[in-house]
Amino acid sequence: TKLAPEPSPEKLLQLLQEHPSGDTFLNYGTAGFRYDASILPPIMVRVGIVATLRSWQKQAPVGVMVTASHNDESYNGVKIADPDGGMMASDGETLAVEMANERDIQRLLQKIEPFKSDFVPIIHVGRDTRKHSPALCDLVVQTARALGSAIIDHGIITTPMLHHAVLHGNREYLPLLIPPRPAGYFSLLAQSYHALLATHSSDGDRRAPLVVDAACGVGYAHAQTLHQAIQELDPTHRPILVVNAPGTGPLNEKCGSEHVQKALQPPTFYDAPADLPTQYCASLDGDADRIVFFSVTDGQMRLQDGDKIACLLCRFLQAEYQALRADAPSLPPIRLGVVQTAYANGASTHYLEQVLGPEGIVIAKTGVKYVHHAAAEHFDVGVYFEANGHGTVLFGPAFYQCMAQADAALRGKRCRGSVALQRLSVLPALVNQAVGDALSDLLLVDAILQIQGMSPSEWDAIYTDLPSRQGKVLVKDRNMIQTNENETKCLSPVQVQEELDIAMAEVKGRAFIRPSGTEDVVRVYAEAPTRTLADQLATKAAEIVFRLCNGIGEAPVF
Ligand code: G16
Repeated sequence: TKLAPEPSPEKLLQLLQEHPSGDTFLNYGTAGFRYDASILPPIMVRVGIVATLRSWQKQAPVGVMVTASHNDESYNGVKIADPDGGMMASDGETLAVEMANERDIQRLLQKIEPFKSDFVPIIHVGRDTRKHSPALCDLVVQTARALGSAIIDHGIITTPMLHHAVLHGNREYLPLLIPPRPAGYFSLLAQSYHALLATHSSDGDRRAPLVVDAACGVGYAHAQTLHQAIQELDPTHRPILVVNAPGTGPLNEKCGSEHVQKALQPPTFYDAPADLPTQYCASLDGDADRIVFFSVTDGQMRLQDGDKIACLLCRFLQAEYQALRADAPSLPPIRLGVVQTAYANGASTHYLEQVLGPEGIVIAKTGVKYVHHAAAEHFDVGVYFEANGHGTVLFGPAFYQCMAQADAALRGKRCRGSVALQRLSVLPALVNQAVGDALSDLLLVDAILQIQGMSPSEWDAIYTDLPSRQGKVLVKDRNMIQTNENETKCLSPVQVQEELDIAMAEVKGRAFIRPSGTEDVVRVYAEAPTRTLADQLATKAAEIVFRLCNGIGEAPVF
């Protein structure tokens, strides 16, 4: 729905007066403002202002997504997307924090003045299925319209669809090789998935159905629409069974990617038959920007997390690029690499070193905004994946040049290199170039497994994870904790790292702690040579945080 601007200084003033900022300092965290839903209305009004200022500043449409993604139902949140469809850059975050924390309404209104221009700001808005999302989203819309913005309201959509809409609405930011007039998100994904699979001759896909756990969230309806779009192109496509519809169980609770990856347990299937086939499953999170895969046989779960997805992608990209170069040796080298965070399992990093060489790996700070930036900066084809399943592949200018040269070199030839060229060329359309996207990643992984003739268990076996454990510690004020740049070391309180170092040496393991940017907790990660030692190290790390950082309640034991 398109909504015209309704400029009204009186309305703007009224919204600000009805929703005054409180005393708590509000921070734009790992993925936007994210708090208990009850304190969000004043933030939403201010986000309506910030998004308008950002659109004026960039003279281009921007996006606002109302969601708290993986958090439980009591939370909500809001993220702003820049005109390129990516997470808003740090200068925008500084502005957002300044505006959200300005309690004096007159001063706030004065800060708006320098941004005003003749350009009519445009804001794409979307929201998830949480019960408070419509009212919170409406506050953003009312405020932005009162300040002169036009709104493109996408209703209930996944976060990556919102980012995708912003990118595709701003053609000058669109990468090459994406059809200029895509018939929409679902057909773009379905068509490019189909085109990728068409490069591989098979006598039909007879594997078990793919089961998608939608975390009782927004991904449910959209995964089904995507499946329909695929079946329209190929009626023989194996079924994709989407389970965990909104309302059948609590959002993200005992289901969804956050639960599966953190608790290392399969989801509860709230609305599925007991005989659901579970050899090949995937879990999305509450706004469908993350995905992990898993299988359950004889009650045992095997998890393929974001690390394993990154390894599969790097292996595939490397093999295809090598096949291309074998038939077109004059092609320039491409920097293919991967960005991981401190949560990456040590075994995955070791595996990636074998595939890409050590120069192909960068470790960045937790948060899509950091890993995305690092992938674009360091590589021509940059894979990034957080272990929690948030990731994508970015294709830079040198990649597109390479594809154009390969096209000229291989035109009219039928060889393995031309197959590789077809495969690589279709990827920028299949893989969301704005942000990590569970639905796009679902199709990408599935296509690669089919092309490489790999079963989910063969994929699982490419390396064995080091036993690891993740947990949370409640503390009085998590802001007292300072870490180094990539969050692998705690700088303050100093004693925390000193004690962690001793604990790690005792079990020959690795552990770190960091304040979450999306929940009011301190996160703990530990890995060690055995499950017992990993749990022991996680318990010790949690105890250190609890004791030295004013823990609340009881320290967790793993
Ligand atoms: C967000 C970010 C992710 C991050 C996650 C957890 O995910 O987009 O990059 O890994 O939060 O962050 P933290 O450990 O700081 O709480 P989502 O899916 O919740 O938007």
